[in-house]
Amino acid sequence: MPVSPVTTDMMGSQMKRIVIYAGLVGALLLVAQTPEARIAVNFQEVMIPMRDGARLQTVILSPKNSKVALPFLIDRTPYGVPSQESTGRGMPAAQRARYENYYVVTQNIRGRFKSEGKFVMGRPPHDPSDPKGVDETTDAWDTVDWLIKNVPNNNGRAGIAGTSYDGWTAVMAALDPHPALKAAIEQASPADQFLGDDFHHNGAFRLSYGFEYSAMLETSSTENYRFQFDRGDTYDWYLGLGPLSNADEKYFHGKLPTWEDFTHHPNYDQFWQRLAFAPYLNAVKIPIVHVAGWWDQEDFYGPQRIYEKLEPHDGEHRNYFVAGPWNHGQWNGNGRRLGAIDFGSDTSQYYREHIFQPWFDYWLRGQADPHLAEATTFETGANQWRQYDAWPPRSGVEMRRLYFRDGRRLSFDAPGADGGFDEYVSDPANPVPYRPRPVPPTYPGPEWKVWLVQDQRFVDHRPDVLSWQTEPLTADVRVAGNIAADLFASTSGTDSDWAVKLIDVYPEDAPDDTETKTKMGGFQLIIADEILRARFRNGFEKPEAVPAGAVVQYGIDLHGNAHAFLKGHRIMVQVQSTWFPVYDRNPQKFMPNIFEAHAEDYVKATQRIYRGPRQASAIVLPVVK
Ligand code: PG9
Repeated sequence: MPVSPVTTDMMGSQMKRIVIYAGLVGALLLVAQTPEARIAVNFQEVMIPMRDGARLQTVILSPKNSKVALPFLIDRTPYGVPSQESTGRGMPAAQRARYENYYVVTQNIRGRFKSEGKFVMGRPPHDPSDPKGVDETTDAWDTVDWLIKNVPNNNGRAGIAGTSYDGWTAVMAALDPHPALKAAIEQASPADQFLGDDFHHNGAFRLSYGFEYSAMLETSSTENYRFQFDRGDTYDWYLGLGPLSNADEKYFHGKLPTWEDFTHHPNYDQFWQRLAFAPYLNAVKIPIVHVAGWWDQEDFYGPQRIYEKLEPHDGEHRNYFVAGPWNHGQWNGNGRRLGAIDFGSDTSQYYREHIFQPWFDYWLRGQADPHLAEATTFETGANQWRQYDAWPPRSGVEMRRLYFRDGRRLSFDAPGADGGFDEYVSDPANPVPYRPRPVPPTYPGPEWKVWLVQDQRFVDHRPDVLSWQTEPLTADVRVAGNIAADLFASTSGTDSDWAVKLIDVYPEDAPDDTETKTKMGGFQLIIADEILRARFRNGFEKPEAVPAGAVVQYGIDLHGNAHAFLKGHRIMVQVQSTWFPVYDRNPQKFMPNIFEAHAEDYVKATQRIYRGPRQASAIVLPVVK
């Protein structure tokens, strides 16, 4: 979400912006109740011309009566710009540093709202041999150029920041920045829509998100459309939808370009590779901070991947990483708690006051250097901010394997002769819900934002969800860095999904969370998670059937983390083969394109997880020494 408003949300819809600007978000707005606590701003809407003649709708908010030349803080978005009415009451005083010292600029990207041109979801960079080509990089360049030349009393400097789609446009701007663009902060930018962000994870299609998001952006160019479900429980609705081909047959009729892309590009082909950032991240051209939320339900992979890809090119030390205990966009709102989990302080305010604002104040206004650490991450459990000179940390950490053992135990001791396996039957007709039913639509409700911190006991007892856990810990186990699962598994089918959740199990005597009235004794909190579609185990470009019944080793990246499993807690791992409807159901019978599967192709499969000495399934943890 943009630099200008304060939002707690995952994607900034026009509606959301109106709500936000009207002053209905979080604790900051408590401050904003009285008129004098708000900052008066001038509102100006302009149509900024791009090199190909398309004009983009842009709102510039400037402080009243500023005497000094100011820099620009730009946010480029598909979700809508603030309106005059919404800013008329002024901006939240808690954002004083921003609204008193910057031109806060919000621009709709091509083809959204009043911006001219065509909207293309995640528009890839244009062909460099085409001098007339346009993309989000050239549009950002042209915007900065216009602002510097046309807005009076500016100091010749600009910065760009945003969350999610707007974070992605910030990274695009930084690929070939205008000389006046001096710094960027991307928050939850997607990096790769096939491997790890909104639309797929490791090739597993994010059904409810992909369906609802493409309907939202591509049903109308002038609103953020909400698909109208005729059932209160979307779990039920998506199950009733049946095979994915029914989405077009019954609802979209080939009219949503992004849905068509999903159906025609089921593998990691050139289409997805061109949309991904990896090929373009070859230089750090301006100072940039990458910001991730540990429980980001949309783009957790993106900022980690972008930071990682840029790091080898960072000779001048201008590439930084930050991660906090947040859902998607929570750094813009209140970061004291997420669901029933209390972090002891407002971590979002910390981020804004110690990182976001001083960073831009330094690069754009010549204020004191905040001397950011290479990586600043919040260690959950311990509830402490920590600084590292490398991410993942290179020293002070040892990789330790936590083995799946018999009796549903997890242990740092390797299995001896007590091999064997645990098994379950995965039935696509009865998939594991990803959050407690009824499952409301993804947007706009609050539920989507907290699903990753919901107590996993709601599925723990299911016969198709296996759990293994340690004894209560006798000392804290702190992890910092990248977590992975090393799974030895077989399926009686010829394709399968493997979803792995690393969980912190609270002790029975943990005190209740009084604010949400949640019983915390025995609470199962996801710390890390990921899914892998087995057809892609040897590469994402070419799916391969799984040999039925064969034991196959799967490496699953559970990504970065910083968490303390406290003394008295247990560490648990859960494995399951459906996670619905956030992920589509794998038919469990190999099909070249799952989007073309028929109802009868979806079959039950018997899944086995092995734990013998030579098939020692384990979680690999970066344990702090
Ligand atoms: N996660 C949203 C998104 C980003 C980019 C592409 C598609 C979706 C968002 O919040 O903007």
